[in-house]
Amino acid sequence: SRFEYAPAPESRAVVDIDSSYGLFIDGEFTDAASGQAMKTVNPATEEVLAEVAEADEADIDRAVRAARKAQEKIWGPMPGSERAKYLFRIARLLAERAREFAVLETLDNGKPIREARDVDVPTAAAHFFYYAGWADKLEHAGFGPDPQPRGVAAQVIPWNFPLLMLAWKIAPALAAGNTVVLKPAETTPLTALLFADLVRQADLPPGVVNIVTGAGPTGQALVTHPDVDKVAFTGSTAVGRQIARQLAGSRVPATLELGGKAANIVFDDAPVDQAIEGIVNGIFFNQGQVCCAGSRLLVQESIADELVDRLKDRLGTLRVGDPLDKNTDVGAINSARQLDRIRELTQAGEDEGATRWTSDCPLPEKGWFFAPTVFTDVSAAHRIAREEIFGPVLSVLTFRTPAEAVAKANNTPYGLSAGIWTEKGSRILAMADKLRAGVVWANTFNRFDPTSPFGGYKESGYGREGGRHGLAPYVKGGIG
Ligand code: TXE
Repeated sequence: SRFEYAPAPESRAVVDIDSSYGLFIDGEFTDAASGQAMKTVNPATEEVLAEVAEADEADIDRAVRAARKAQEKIWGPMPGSERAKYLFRIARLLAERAREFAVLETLDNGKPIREARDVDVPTAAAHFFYYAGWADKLEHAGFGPDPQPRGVAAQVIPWNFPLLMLAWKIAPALAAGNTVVLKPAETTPLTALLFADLVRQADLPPGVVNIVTGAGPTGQALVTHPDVDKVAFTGSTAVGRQIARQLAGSRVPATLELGGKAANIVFDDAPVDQAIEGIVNGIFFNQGQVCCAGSRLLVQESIADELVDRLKDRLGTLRVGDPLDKNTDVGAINSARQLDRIRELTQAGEDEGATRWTSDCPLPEKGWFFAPTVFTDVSAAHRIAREEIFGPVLSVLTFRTPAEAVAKANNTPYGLSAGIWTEKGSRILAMADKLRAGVVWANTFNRFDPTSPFGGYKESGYGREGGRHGLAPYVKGGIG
């Protein structure tokens, strides 16, 4: 049958998971001063993977002091060409240990191993390779003849791309001569801790990279610590707004990468097979837990019925289940909390009158899974058309003219990304100009490249990550 599974060929034997982990401060793993710890769980089985330390103000203070000392004494004064060597070494080690990182990411996050292996880990390594190349060329990056690092960066990341978000944050900061204290999300700390192990293997000077685990209060203590010079946050709009308020009027600039509600716009001249794959990738990649996910499908009215029928046929072939199985297309939702949120919003979709279609694929009995879902008869006022669901749920709306497509696509408080599917090059350029989104993809979706800047408009945040622009937040006088 189409739902027959191959036995999981990747097993957790690839990676050793300790029963408990400390904080990584000044080059050493240490317990939290309070002795507090929290558990991280495999979302596909609901089994506890490990206990990790929970940092409080005292630990954050220790980490920031270690980062300060390393920045002033070692990393800041080091020639860029020497920093580049360390970053290249980190990139190479990530590539060498890719299997270990991919399996651990899948266990802790629930994403399909194929995605962790083919996207998360190689793209993380690519970021380090890319920014290693900038470390000795900063004077050519457009920030003046002698760009200076800001100092100590406080970085807080979410759980949807744990290793990749770490790479987006750490690589440009180190390249520009900053040191970092990074807090991974409470549900996905393990690859950040494996990265700490890799940092030691790379002989990075102690204090240059510090990893502090914990939940919201730990993140709060980090971003409000009086001795950090730069804050970078990726996560929910609510927390991003709170951080912006807390830093308002201070000397500390923030980069905020927040939620999204992207429109994936399909015109009647689009290559349909390709568009269907793009729609699937746009919203079912990583179970839809992607800030730039193509969660609103805007399809031209003349092809809407046919396209949606073909899309449902395609979605019926997606296999939902064991993330370690190489044949799995849709893995587990990262947490019970996130699953509840998806259920609440899809229920609201039904209650408000949209028509719900759900794939009839079998779901595993244990673990947090959600079947691919499509809503039609969606109006712009429905919650499922306005709010970020962050799950494998697509809301379909229609349009007649390009102008209507632009108006509907921009009818959102967010502005992170958008996609256009059409054979007309001139239409792509005209549309891209009018879409209020930081990233516009044409005839593709969810493509990430370290050379391209990424970031939002409006409530999706501010500042850019990736490319030369991604250095700006970490250089004195750079924007963001
Ligand atoms: O995010 P939080 P949550 C969206 C998505 C999701 C919703 C809620 O819609 O359903 O947000 O997710 C840390 N000061 N996105 O609750 O709380 C927290 O520990 C400093 C979109 O998980 O924002 C974690 O490390 N830090 C998004 C990180 O912030 C704080 C990705 C993100 O968690 C903090 C994730 C505080 N006061 C969720 N409170 C995207 N842009 O991709 C929490 N944290």
